[in-house]
Amino acid sequence: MNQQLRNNWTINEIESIYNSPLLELVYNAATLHRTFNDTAEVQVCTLLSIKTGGCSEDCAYCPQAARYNTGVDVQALMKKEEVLEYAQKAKDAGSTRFCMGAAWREVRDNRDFDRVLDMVKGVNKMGMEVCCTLGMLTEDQAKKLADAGLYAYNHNLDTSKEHYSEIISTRTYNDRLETLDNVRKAGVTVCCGGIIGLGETHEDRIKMLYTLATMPEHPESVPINALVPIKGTPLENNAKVDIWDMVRMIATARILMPKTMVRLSAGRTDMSIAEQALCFMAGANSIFAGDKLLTTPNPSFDEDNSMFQLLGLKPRTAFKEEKQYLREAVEA
Ligand code: SAM
Ligand code: DTB
Ligand code: SF4
Repeated sequence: MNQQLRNNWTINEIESIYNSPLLELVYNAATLHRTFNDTAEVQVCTLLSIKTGGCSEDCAYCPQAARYNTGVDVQALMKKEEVLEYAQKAKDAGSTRFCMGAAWREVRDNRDFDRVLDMVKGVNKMGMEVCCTLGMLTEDQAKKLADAGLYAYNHNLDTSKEHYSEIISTRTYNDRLETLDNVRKAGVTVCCGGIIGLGETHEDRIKMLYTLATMPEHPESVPINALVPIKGTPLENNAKVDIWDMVRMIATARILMPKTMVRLSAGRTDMSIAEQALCFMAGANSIFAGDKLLTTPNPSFDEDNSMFQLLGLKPRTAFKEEKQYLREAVEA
């Protein structure tokens, strides 16, 4: 198999993939998924909110923005030991990636950042892939995280450039792209996706996928979140995301970026196993596990284990790409 990854997709091409008949779309995505990946494997990631709420930003979907009354309790940065305990529990439950989230606009060079660097070192030593999502980063901060052993950095585009200003006014789309660039330059893998259900059009979704799939290198992981509507935020009354829209997004992402981990992210508590199975069929190969995302509920490890058994799925091992690379190097 010698299929090339493409970075020169056009909007028209993406539009025609996204709008193709649903079963045709799923079949094409599933076929490509099978050629590029082990379809039985699903990456299991656990999230922990290490600093919660009280955020200065105005992201219209977010339970942690200080300006909305969402009932989320503000919590200062957790202690390293406590975080490592959570990471160990996640590892014991079968997670191979541990993602620490902070309700920050950006990282500042202070003692809190030093503590996060220590957490990254600690989780990395435990043999898990460490991911952080801490807001905007400079190149220097990204390098410090890389040196501490950070494997991935999550920073979402959330939506299209055009729709972005309807959702967030306190920082720009270009700010986001710059952070992603800094992450790349530091040699950390990129986790970048978005949310559907923000009131965007199909065109906005297509444009967001275009931005992701035409990056010089595809993000190594692309989380597709369904909006979890939060009481107190401007989007509290948004309609529930249609499962067919979720499937369409996942399948299109899989076709555009065949080797990327496409993560079926927020919104799984509202989905049946049959609906999630369709998402895996369409090319999703990663989930967040554990009964909490950052502040909202998620299916429990037990529920997901029985879903994996039922569907014949198995958790992907940690650092798989590196192991393959090492094996190829030895065989060469
Ligand atoms: N503060 C950092 C930032 O904004 O980059 C990191 C944490 S932030 C909560 C991470 C991502 O969570 C957001 O970019 C957004 O895509 C997702 N998210 C937040 N609230 C959500 C919600 N109610 N529904 C779905 N996804 C959500
Ligand atoms: C991502 O794309 N989704 C996760 C993770 N990256 C950080 C966050 C989902 C948050 C859902 C709302 C909450 O639990 O607060
Ligand atoms: Fe703050 Fe991140 Fe929530 Fe925006 S998404 S309000 S930056 S925590």
